Amino acid sequence: PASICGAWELISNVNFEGYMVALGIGPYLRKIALKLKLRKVIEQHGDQYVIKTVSPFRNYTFSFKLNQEFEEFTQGLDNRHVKSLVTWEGNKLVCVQTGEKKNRGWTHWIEDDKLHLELYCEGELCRQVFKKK
Ligand code: RET
Repeated sequence: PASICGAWELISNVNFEGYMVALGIGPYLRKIALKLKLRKVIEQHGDQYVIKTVSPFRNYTFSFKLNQEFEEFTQGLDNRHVKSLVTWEGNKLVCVQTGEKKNRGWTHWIEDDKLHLELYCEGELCRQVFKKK
């Protein structure tokens, strides 16, 4: 499959609001987040990945090694500490985020030259699609 690496821009965003409510993000920050032009920048060096969610208002960056649980602090989002594990399952890059919120994680994959990202938390599912910049 095509690489997920590179710079991507958001072209569709379904139920980001519901996902943010599930995370307990307040109404003021949700309103800002919904209006932002989001970009995703993904870099890979061996089995080390860096994923950046970039916007004019605030960025969120984290990095990890495949198949190795790590401590993630969701600074500037819901400000929680979770234990995250990222693995490839077929053509999907899958992350499970274990912590206070149940059923939390995300999945990235490429389909028709687009980057798909599903974000989920406690029964809410957000679907984002990005096109290559
Ligand atoms: C922004 C703007 C400030 C407010 C909020 C944000 C939410 C970001 C999220 C990022 C998730 C990134 C993931 C990447 C996986 O590859 C846009 C930083 C709430 C939810 C899961």
